[in-house]
Amino acid sequence: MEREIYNLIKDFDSIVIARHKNPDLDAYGSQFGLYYALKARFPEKKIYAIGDTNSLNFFQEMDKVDDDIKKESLVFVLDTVAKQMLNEEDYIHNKKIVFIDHHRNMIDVDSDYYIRDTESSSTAEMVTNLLIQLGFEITKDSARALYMGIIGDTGRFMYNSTTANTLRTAAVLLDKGINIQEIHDLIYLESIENKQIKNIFFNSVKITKENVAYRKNKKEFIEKYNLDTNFVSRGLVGQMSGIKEIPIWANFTYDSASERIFCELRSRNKPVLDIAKKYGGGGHLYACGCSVETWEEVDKIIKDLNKLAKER
Ligand SMILES: [Mn+2]
Repeated sequence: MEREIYNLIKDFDSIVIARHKNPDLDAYGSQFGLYYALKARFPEKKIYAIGDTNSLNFFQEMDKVDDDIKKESLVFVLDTVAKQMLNEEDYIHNKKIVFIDHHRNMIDVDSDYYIRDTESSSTAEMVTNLLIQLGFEITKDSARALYMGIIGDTGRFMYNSTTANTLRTAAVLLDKGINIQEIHDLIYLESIENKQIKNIFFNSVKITKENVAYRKNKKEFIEKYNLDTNFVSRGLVGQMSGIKEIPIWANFTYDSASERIFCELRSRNKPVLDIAKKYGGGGHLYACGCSVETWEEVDKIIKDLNKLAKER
């Protein structure tokens, strides 16, 4: 496969690099890691990094590319093969299309090549190894992006998706002279205001007698501190994690846009996915979510979590 990818890259004058919507650090990191390496290797080619943007863009403004150019381009799509994770206009126009992903999902879009490695911690880890196999120099800015992707998806090498190969790959990137202190500060330092919100949040976490921790973020709380639903729902659920006595935790957040309550369910070792599915949601075995209409339904979910916590 490497030979074919090498020939494709060599043959195309125009290369477009896309990734999933609402990008996380791995989506950005793999994208810009590939982008900077290809730009350095082929300065004469037109190379573009496209997609939506958010607060995790530590790189540069995204490129805008006309459909006519895409139709003549080699298009890379990174960190997903799932249609619902993609912006159609980012990938449907292409001459040849290559997907690179580490997720377990089935591919449900047309592809010319699909590089898949579910053992890999991150797409950034895969791209790093691909660049090495292709014999392309990993420049310092490419290494910085790829390293960010790896730490994003492994929680700074803490999750058990981290393998010996992940660490070997990270070592190659560190050899390029990146400053990890600077990178970690950029990503993980937070404001006093943020820390204070987390304090207020944690102070009214409830713990059931089955040791399920939960928090109800009602409309009044969201409005009083002028908070973003996503920041509260997905951004603060982790405040209840890593506590010895708490095996299961959940975060329930009122969303004024949809007038629904977003439910984030988490667990250390008892799968909570079936409970999310019961209420019309989905996700991973130990980290999943759903949305419901009323606080009464939320109480039912808490009951289900309590029941699960009691099972041995
Ligand atoms: Mn990923």
